[in-house]
Amino acid sequence: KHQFGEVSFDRYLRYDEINAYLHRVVEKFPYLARIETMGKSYEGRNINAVHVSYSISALSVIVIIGGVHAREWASPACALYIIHHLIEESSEVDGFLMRFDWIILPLTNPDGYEYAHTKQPMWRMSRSRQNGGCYGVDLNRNFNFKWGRSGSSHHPCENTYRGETPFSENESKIIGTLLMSLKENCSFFVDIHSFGSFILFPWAYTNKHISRYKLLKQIGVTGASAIFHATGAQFEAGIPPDVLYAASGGSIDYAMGKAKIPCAITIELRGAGPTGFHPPPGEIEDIIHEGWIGIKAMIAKNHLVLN
Ligand code: ING
Ligand code: ZN
Repeated sequence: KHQFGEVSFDRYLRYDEINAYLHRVVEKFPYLARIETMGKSYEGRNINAVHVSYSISALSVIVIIGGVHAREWASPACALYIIHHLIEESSEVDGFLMRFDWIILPLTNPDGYEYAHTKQPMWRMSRSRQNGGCYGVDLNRNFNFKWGRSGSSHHPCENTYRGETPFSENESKIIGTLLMSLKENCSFFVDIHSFGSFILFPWAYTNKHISRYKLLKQIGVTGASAIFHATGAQFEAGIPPDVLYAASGGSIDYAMGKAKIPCAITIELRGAGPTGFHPPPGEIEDIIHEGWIGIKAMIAKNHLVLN
């Protein structure tokens, strides 16, 4: 089997295995990385991030999160792939990327992820108990910016349920708190989802174009071209209402609208397999590699347009 340092991508790791890897890797490279436990999920699981720091004078922080939606199994894998490269393959990392600090949180929704692995593979939401006897909130509809507008449901039993109140869920609140603690010290936020081969940027809640639309589109197109040149896969860059559907209360709108982070992107990785959400193990590596290619290219482009 194909081993990548302390981790492998020939199958989907479970919650415990993901945390075990994070602990192994920071133990092996204590001068490069540390674990930051951001809080607990509804069912009491730790939500861990890895903070990677190559130097004492970083340009800014790049935040990457994965596993917001339970069934999107390639997403945490892609975040782990990035952690692996930044820490275990640091001699191969472009010097430019080493000028940033990185906060990578691979599994935002551990309760949902474990539920999808053991009970219902198509589960999307968190696992908190709701009115009407239903479970879970769509964490990407629960952020406190333009919450409750188009593309989110107020029915506790629907798949895009926005929650009773903004940040009713600890899992989304943790991400919000992190972004608000960084504000302009964070230059780039990525929320990894799957699937559909899209690069999405704000606004998601409205089809009105944000003032920085042209720059964000350039950054997205740069990511899509980098992927196309590397692997031939075709990604489309745009705002969710134009290329997919409108959706309010999402992480990228919060990152730019509330936390004032200059660039926030959702990458929808390529799908595969019967559902799209659970690519066959043999395809994981190609799919997450593709994502990392696009993310790296967008970070470089974002730096150019900011400076
Ligand atoms: N897609 C995203 C969703 O939450 C999205 C699309 C991206 C919406 C960014 C809002 C903001 O519906 C998936 N696959 O989850
Ligand atoms: Zn998703």
